[in-house]
Amino acid sequence: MIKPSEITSESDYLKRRDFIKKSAILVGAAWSGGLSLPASAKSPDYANDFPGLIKTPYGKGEKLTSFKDITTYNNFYEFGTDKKDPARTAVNFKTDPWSITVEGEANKTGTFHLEDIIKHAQIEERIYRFRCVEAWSMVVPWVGFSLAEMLKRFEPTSKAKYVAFETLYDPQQMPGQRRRVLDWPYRDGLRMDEAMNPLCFMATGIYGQHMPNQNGAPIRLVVPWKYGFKNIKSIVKIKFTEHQPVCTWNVTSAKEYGFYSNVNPHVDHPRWSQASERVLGAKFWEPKTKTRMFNGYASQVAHLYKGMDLTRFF
Ligand SMILES: Nc1nc2c(c(=O)[nH]1)N[C@H]1C(S)=C(S)[C@@H](COP(=O)(O)O)O[C@H]1N2
Ligand SMILES: [Mo]
Repeated sequence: MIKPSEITSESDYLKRRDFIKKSAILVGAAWSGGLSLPASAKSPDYANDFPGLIKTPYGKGEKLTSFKDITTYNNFYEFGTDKKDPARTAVNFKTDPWSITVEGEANKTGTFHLEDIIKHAQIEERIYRFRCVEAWSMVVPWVGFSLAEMLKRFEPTSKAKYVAFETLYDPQQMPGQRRRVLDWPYRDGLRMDEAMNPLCFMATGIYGQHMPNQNGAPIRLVVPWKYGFKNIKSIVKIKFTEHQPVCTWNVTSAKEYGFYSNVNPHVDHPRWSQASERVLGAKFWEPKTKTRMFNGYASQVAHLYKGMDLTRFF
């Protein structure tokens, strides 16, 4: 719980966010100009945009993927289909102010300012392995808060069996949406018990910094045991539903992308193997890494799929 004294007013928060953005630019300039950084900064990429950030034991000892690799090799089709596109075309994406509309089977629905959602949350750093369906992976120090803790505050009703998420639709700002590459807006969803699993995370940053635009600013989902595409970016809508929601990749190609999309080395993608992965930043001569069941999180999530045939419910 956050003490009332620690809760800043919305305008203070906005001012601070603006200040942090400006000082981040200054630090960046100083660094590229060759000036020395304080000795306490382990990596020049590590920032302190989130005062009071709680460091958790998640992913302790994992070798982090570099900030550069995480922010220049992206999938964010709203900003282009090439991995290099989003870093370039999302620079001016406006993510402040931002609000999220909550709909459907819940008592507390409506449109909420992101600041109001964040100020009730316990902001943590969690290091999670992240694996794309395209068989590459990375290890990311995410900043954010528990999805379950947030969803509970909207008081979902007993009819809420699923929760659906939607990305912003704004072709003015998102050049990729001017073409029908996907059925916009990007959508995805989880079964309620999956969403309430403590591993699910609403991420607002990486490396102690506010979320870079190309990684899904200002807020995106992280479900570490599922393939990357379930980790929907730049969320503007959350809807509690009785029936399984429509998911973008599933409607694009149901044979290739199922609703569950749990990382599973035993179930191949129809066009390639899922048994191993290339860790971003690894040298080309280094062997691929074996993919683990549920991306290594089986002890925490396997029970959710007990009795289900995972070759059918992939
Ligand atoms: N809105 C939206 N969310 C998205 C995507 C996208 O194209 N649009 N791509 C997904 C895919 S396929 C992956 S692998 C991850 C990539 O996240 P990253 O760029 O932060 O590594 O975002 C997912 N979320
Ligand atoms: Mo992906």
